[in-house]
Order: sequence, then structure tokens, then C-alpha cells
Amino acid sequence: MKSMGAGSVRHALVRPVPYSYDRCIRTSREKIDVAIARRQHDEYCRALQRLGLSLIWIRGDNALPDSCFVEDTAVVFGEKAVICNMREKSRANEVTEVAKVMGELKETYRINPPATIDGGDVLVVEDRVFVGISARTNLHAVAQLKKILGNSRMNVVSVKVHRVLHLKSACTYLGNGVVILSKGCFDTSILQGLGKIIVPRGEEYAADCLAVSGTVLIARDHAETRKLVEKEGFRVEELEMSEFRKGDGALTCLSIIL
Ligand code: CIR
Repeated sequence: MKSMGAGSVRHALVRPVPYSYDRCIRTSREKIDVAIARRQHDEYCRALQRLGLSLIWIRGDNALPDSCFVEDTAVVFGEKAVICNMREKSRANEVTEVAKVMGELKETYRINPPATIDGGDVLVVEDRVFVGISARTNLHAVAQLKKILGNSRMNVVSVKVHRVLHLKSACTYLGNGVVILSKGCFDTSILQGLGKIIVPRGEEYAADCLAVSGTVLIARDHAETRKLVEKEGFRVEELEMSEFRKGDGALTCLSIIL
């Protein structure tokens, strides 16, 4: 097993699946079973704990159907946390509780209108920050992020996202200079110098996976992707994500790793 860049990772922010989750924003019409989603979330949280993360819970809120997708509310860069301005009206209030908790843990900054951004569009690879320009995230947000990170060594790069909701729906960082991605969703030349695992056709959903301390959590039933990730030296655990997939969410969306 490889040793990961994220060796000092210790906490994960998570938020319960609300009872209203079946009213979340989504493109699929498949029926969501909220009870199963809650069980899958429990399994997810247990996996994070097994991997050594201690959980910080944001108070659940049934008035916010998408609130379990906590990744979209804030992005952490070392000791700084940036609270997002979310474009979707039904999600905008998700940041209130997150900002309170984040304020206790980090030096917090805000993205302000006309900028809009979802955390799912921010892919951090060591000192590079790739920001997806998507239906949710605009160039004003990139400009504000650049200012916030201005005195750091982080380099912010924007990239247009196609066909998927967020940049991280199509690409995640596994550590040790390796990204995993699904082709055809953004200009991959931005990832120059990085090792790349390309998910096979039909397994695109597995490009949104979560690496914690050398283990990669991937969505169940993506056997080819699993083999490719293991071949790169990572340990893999599979999780059932059916109900989150129906809500256009995946593995990274359910936590913020600190
Ligand atoms: C939404 O459309 O906003 C949610 N139903 C799904 C958000 C998934 N978040 C993510 O990929 N970071």
C-alpha cells in the first residue's frame, strides 16, 4: 500500500441524510428509498472511521433535502476554509450550519455574489487547485478564490466541465500524484505531470471515489476500475452508493476531509 500525501488527515465533516432526501435536486427519476440511503450513509461513515477519521457532525436539517452532500458547502485548504455561495436556491441555506462549525476549526472566508460555487467543482491536487466551470460554478468564484489563496503557494486553474454535474464527478485525486478520471468531461491536459487512471466505458461513476490514507473507497460493482486502482498500489474498499447515485451524488460529496 502506498503512503499518501494526505497523511495528516484526521477528521471528516458529515451531515445526516434528511428524511426529505427523496426531494433532492436530481436528473434521474428512479425512486429514492430514504431508509436505504440512511443505511448507506451509516456504512460510509463507518468506513471513514475504520480508516482513522474522526467524524464531526453538522446538525441534520429536514428542510434541506440535499444537505447530506456536505462537500458542496465548503472547501478546505490547510488552515483556511472557504464557505461556498451555492447557486441552487434550495441548497443555499446549507452553508449556515457548516459555516458555524467551520468557524470553530478554521480561518474562514466566503465566496460572495455574483460568484457561485459548489465544493464539488474544486479538485485540490497538492499545490494545484482545479476549479470546474459548470452549471453551478462561475469565473467570478475563481477570481475570488485566487484572491483568498493569493498569499499561499496554491495555484488556481479553471477548466470547463461538460456532461457531468461537477468537476469531481469526473475526476478525483488519489494521492501520490495519481488522479482517476472519466474521459470527455473536461480538458485533461490541465493534469499534465500527474499519473492518470482512466475509468473504462460504462464505469464512469467510479471516477468519483474517495482516497483516505492509502485506501480508495469506490462505488460497488465497478470491477474494472477496482483492478486499475489496485494496480497502482492502492487498497480498495467498495461501498453501496445506489441511493446517492440516484440523487446525482457520489463518494466525495458526502464529506469534507480536514
Ligand atoms: C445536487 O444536485 O446538488 C445534489 N443532488 C447532488 C450534489 C452532489 N455533490 C457533489 O457531486 N459534490
